[in-house]
Amino acid sequence: MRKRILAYGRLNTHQLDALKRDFDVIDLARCADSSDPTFRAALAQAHGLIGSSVAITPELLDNAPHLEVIASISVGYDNYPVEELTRRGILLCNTPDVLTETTADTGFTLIMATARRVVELANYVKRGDWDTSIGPAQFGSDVHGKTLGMIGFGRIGAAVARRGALGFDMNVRYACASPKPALEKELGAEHRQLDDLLAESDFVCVTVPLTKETHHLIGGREFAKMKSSAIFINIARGKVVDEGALIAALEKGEIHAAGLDVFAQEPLDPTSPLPHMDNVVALPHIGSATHETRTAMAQRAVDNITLALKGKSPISPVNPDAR
Ligand code: 8YV
Repeated sequence: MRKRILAYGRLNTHQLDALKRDFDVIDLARCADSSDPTFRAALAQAHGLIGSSVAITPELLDNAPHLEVIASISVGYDNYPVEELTRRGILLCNTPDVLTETTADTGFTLIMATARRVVELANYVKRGDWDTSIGPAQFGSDVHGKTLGMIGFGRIGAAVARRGALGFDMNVRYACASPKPALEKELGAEHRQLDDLLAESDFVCVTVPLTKETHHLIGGREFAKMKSSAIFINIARGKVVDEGALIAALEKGEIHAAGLDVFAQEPLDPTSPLPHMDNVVALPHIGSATHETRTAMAQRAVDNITLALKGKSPISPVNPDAR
């Protein structure tokens, strides 16, 4: 019997055709909503899932008796109950590596855009307010030579730091569970306890995954420790930050600005004050969103699900113990 795949992510024709050669594919690319009856009916039949941006709950798994593999088109896997999947013998795969550089580009875009007030000043030109040569009211802050504090120093964190250290002569500090001697050597990075990093950094950039331990890792206490000139960047997950405390810190001038690609709730509620603040650059979670990288991520997920459903080892399993 051919195994069945429920595809609810963006796969191109070539990728869908490749899956269809080996499997029966139910393509719900336009219906990534787990409460939709079509999704639930397809889930009940599926041996494999491929997609992203849908929270897979234990309740959904109860309705997926044949499920063997989930190939997420994402590196982050906070949308999945990993222990529960392992307990049920369901393999979860993700897409590390292929998105590292693109996501780091997004991080550095936010560093530059906030420091040099790119969005705010582009809007100033667009409004026709540029009627005389600019002065201190439009000046920004330097990026080169400043101190970049990385919270999380995995693949993406290291790639942001590499841009800062090698491209902008920045001093890199990092806070993470264990020191990384190779990156210290390569980038001159120095390990710090979180509170020391917050106090020392001109730019604080968060790249940790969202877990029980990192939920609201940065809140009022942490913002109070930052310099009033500090710029806060989040390209990780919105819930790593207490968003109310971030808004308060920006309003009180406890920190200078923020560059945000991720939010506690996505899409961001348009009534949130964040995108309306001049000193905030808010993006719609574009971290990995380039044509090239999204194609590569989808391809990795196709390779993972194909290998796994054929009983082989996938390229990037999250819970290899599931088998
Ligand atoms: C995307 C991401 O938002 O990979 C991740 O973990 O956050 C982003 O690349 C996600 O893949 C949704 O498609």
